[in-house]
Amino acid sequence: MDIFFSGSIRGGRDDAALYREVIDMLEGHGDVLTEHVGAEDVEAKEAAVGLSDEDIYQQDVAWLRQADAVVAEVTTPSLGVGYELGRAVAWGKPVLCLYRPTGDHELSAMVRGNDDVTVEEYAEPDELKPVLATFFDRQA
Ligand code: 6K6
Repeated sequence: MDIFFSGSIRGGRDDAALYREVIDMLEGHGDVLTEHVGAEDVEAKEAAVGLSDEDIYQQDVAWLRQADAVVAEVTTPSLGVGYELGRAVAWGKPVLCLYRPTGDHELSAMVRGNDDVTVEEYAEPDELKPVLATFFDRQA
């Protein structure tokens, strides 16, 4: 199972450590194609490699196309995450969005209102193991 994890980069990195925890949990369910989203200094690292915005876009869309499932942490709003969710839904991929309602940001109606997207609310990362298990059991 190839898993595309989606999380905010230029939308803000407040939740980067949480993304790493989610990615660790996802690795128990398959291959995570986008581990870099949880890396502390993703922008510096990828800029050092010389990736242009076009390179990043082309690479991410190719990984998204390849993915069997998409899991997004959507508490920090991000244009890139929203774009990836739209493409994933259009391609008929199973999509799970994880959202912490205690934050400053209300979840977009374009995510919560979409029947093709499973939205799970949580407060602490240790609540996510059973949520992920249920989601991936459904894909088996
Ligand atoms: C290299 C040079 C400058 O910045 C970088 C690194 N940037 C990215 N690397 C990999 N994936 C990215 C990058 N920026 C956005 N993405 C994709 O969009 C990821 O798949 C994320 O899920 C999503 C985040 O979008 P923004 O709008 O929050 O950046």
